Amino acid sequence: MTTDQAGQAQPTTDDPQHGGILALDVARAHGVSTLFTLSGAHVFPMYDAAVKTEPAMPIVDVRHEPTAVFAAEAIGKLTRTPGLAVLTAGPGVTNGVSAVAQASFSGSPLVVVGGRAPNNRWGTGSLQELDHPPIFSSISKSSTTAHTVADIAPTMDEAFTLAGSSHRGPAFVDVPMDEFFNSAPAGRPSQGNTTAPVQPDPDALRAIAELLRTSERPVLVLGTDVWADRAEVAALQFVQETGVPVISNGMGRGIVPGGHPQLVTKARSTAFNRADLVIVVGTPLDFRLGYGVFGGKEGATPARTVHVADSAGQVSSHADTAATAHGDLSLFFTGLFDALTAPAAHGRRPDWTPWLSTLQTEVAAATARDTELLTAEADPIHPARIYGELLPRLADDAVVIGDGGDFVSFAGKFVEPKRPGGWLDPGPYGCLGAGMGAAMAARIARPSSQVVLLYGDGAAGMSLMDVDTLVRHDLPVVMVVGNNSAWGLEKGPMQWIYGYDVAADLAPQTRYDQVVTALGGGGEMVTDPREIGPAIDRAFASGIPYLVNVMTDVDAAYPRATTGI
Ligand SMILES: Cc1ncc(C[n+]2csc(CCOP(=O)(O)OP(=O)(O)O)c2C)c(N)n1
Ligand SMILES: [Mg+2]
Repeated sequence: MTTDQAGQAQPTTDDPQHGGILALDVARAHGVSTLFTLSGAHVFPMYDAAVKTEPAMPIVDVRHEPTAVFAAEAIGKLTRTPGLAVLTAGPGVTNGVSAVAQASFSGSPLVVVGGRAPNNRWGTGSLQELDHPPIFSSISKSSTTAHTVADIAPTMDEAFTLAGSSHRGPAFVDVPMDEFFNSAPAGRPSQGNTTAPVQPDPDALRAIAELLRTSERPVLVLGTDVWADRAEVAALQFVQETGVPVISNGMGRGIVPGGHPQLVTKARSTAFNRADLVIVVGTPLDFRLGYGVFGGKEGATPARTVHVADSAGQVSSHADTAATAHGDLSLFFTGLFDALTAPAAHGRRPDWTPWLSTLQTEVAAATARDTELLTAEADPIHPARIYGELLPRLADDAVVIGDGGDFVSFAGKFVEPKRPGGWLDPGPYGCLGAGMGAAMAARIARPSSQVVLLYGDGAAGMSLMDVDTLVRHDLPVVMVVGNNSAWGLEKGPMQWIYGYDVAADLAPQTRYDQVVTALGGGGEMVTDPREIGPAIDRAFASGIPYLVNVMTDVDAAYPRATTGI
């Protein structure tokens, strides 16, 4: 023990500390500032550490573990440093599996700490004695047990370093209960390091620059990892200096702000069908991007595809690519620009103005078509009308979260964020139920921003009880339910395949708003399209968790071009 200037006793690295303190010190060093959990004795030392160490760490205790892990995952997405969820042994841990899988699919930095039955009883059948790490091995970057109290700090340090280094993702650590309560010297404090940026291969950059220089109709796709890798400034600069048309997905949305003349997401099919080169950066060549095949319809020559990822393991192995690169994505964009404009490349800057104008004409036509839906007077309400009312009320720094089926697909079509890092969707794992945790995280990470959670009514049922957590922790968010009284995104396809549907209807016009009111928030039901806007205004003004429950037309299904299969 030493004393600080105020004469307070400060632990030295030689003073024994209990396992919770050792674990939380490492988490803090890696930037964690909130702990999400649901109580269980196996993990009490983490709570004791959060309460007793200076400064105390806020504990957000939820009503169902998935919400805790979805919240921690969303902290990772929003802040780009790993979020922390602490789950009690056995069922607490297994309740977190879907959210960890989502983090793995989305490349979200996340550390989950699990309790674990004590070593001194292992094999004898103590409560919740389950060997967790094998369960997470296929959905995490690392999944391991800190077998002794002395292992806790180094194991946590490695988990955070892995989770926060590209390609980011979840890491799981469990700690036997007796060792969690046990004490050990802290050892060397964690520096909170992540791995050093990797320079993309200059030959690969030159090859991509040559493809781009000779392309007449290129399209650049910006995905989640451009944001996660903090490459949004370099990406926008590249876009502006080259004039290349852009389409974005996931957390890549907003890097090129909504309304920017080069953002052609609304002309997506023309752009992909007619492009001669598609450069995809920071997102997998999965079902959302036609598995990396662009154009080639009716005998036309398909576009050449370039895939660029934050790390070698993310580069597509299934697609037929003309070139690939991997490494730090800011270095990729600056390096590609240098290669494109180098004297050896004849200094000729390509002119894609005619191609861009074609796409801009399409964007204008699509925008005009959208306006009809956004202002629809239909009764029952067309879900698009909700976005017609919401969009003009959104501030540039709003965080918009989608959790649902068709209702959220409409959001993806209509909401074009003005800034990056303000759009959270389920990503390629497509897990319903993630929205409430994400809304909690957004409220915490962006205290002065609007936070809007767009819920399908089916999805709302998966997490709405955690409004209780929003209320207890004073986390006001605006929830808008597109209530078509159905699992709409399944009802339509089942009708299409079988001519009938089953297991797709929900109770008609359920008062989800009254659920929120009962839990201490506010809400109202809306059946008249003209009442949507005023209800959203009241929700924003309320300063409490508030749910606007809009009855929508179940027959207004999202016009889907892909099935994801
Ligand atoms: C955890 C989970 N369970 C089931 C599904 C399958 N699923 C995808 S969309 C959907 C319907 C969603 O209904 P709702 O939230 O009401 O939105 P809507 O399509 O009606 O707008 C379902 C059940 C899923 N993606 N995730
Ligand atoms: Mg629904």
